[in-house]
Amino acid sequence: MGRNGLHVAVVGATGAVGQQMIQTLENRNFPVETLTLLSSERSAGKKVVFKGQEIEVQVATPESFAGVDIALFSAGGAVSKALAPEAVKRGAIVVDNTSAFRMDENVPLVVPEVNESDLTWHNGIIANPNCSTIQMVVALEPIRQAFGLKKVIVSTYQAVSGAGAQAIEELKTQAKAILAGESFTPEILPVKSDRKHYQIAFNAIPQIDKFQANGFTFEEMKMINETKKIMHMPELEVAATCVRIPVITGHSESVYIEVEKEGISVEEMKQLLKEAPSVVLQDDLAEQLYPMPADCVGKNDVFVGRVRKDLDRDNGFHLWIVSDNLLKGAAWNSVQIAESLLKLGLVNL
Ligand code: L14
Repeated sequence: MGRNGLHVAVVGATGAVGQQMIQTLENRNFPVETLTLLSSERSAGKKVVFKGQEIEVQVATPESFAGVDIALFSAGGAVSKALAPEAVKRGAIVVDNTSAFRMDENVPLVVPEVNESDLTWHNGIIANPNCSTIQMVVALEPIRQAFGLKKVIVSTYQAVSGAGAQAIEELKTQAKAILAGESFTPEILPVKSDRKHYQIAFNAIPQIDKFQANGFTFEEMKMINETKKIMHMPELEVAATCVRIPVITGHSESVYIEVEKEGISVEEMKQLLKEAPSVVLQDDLAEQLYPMPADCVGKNDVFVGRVRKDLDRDNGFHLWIVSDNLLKGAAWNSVQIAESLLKLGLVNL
């Protein structure tokens, strides 16, 4: 069509993830001709710089999506439910970073390293998985392909930025208050809309999102259900415990897996991970080398270390997986999906 690029919209442009989406579009030099920045009424009017130009954030309405080719949503599930279908009606492809549509049978849930080909059957909306799920499946998919996968048990150590800008602020002000011997009132974490709020500074909270009737939290159920959907393995045994820790950015995960094949050595497992796409193996005990969230901030890769063979089960392995939850866990995976759409000819320049 002879255009210089696409019309891209970011919904939730002033949020923790939205800001990273705009930065990632710029860093990747994604072919953007027009960038429309949208938000709630509260943040409208703010100005954001993209490629050296100031863009004013507008209130998101159905009409905002006229002429938009790709809309990246990260403004909460309610906004996605209300406006994603409106964007699709107007011809946009939506990449949605909320949990609103992830388990919808008509919506592909995509991590390009794992199931890029699921993009071909989208009906306008593509779901970006939960941050903790994404970094885990990037490391597990090559293992599944090479050795088969039977069981996954994961415990997470999640950063506060996953819960948004207000949670980051709460951690900082609480830490200052505690060090100054001042009193404070928790208001955001673990879940803003839940009844009770707890201290996050110098603490660990075993609740991310609300509890379900089965005793698991919604975050844990997201990890369980999304992993099976992305990997096309409804039969995979998965259990998760999700914990919030006082880290600003970078989720960590202790993952126990059982593979199909017997007799796999730890060296074979490490060699496989070393060659896996988007995985960086950081595992050298003599050098005390292992991934940590502070080192992964600002990076798109998934870092894996502490690879061990289980002492009791020949097909059991333990891994430590760390990634920037705002990048591979959210903004980068969304932009990567947009890049895949272009590469596959699913959106026309
Ligand atoms: O499902 O509070 O995309 O850290 C992931 C981060 C839900 C909130 C999702 C958090 C979000 C979660």
